[in-house]
Amino acid sequence: MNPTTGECTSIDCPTGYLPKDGRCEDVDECSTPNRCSIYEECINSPGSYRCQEKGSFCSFGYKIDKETGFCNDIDECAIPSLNNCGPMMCINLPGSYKCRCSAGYEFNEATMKCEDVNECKKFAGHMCSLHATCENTIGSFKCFCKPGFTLAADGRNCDGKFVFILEL
Ligand SMILES: [Ca+2]
Ligand SMILES: [Ca+2]
Repeated sequence: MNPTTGECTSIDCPTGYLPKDGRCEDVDECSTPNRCSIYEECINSPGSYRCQEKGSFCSFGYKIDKETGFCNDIDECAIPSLNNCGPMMCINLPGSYKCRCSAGYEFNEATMKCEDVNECKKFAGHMCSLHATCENTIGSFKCFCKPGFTLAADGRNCDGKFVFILEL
């Protein structure tokens, strides 16, 4: 308190604060140009500031949109150096990504390659009609109907040619 004016003035402000209107107010160090290196951005905080690598303000897998200030997902699939999917399908996810083999293939952890799924073996009895035999192909499989049946449009079921035949 100033005894003559009756006003309260604060003149002993801690580092990072400056007196303003009788109060200690935070100094925005970031308003000073070149406070941080060109690869860093300046983050003002009460009484201080910090320099951090550009983009690390956002969670991993996100980067800041300088226009909006929002953290946007990084599309790792669009940047080959950011994903290790190679010939596999890359699927962008919020904050992340995953690699997936094309349909008919599955990832072999041992060889680190996408390998053909033997659907006939893996899903024995479920891929083709009971009236068909299943044959594995690379990337897919084929159903071959037994004599007396024709393959249906779905390629998996067999239509009976002779509807009224009964096996006794
Ligand atoms: Ca992503
Ligand atoms: Ca196959």
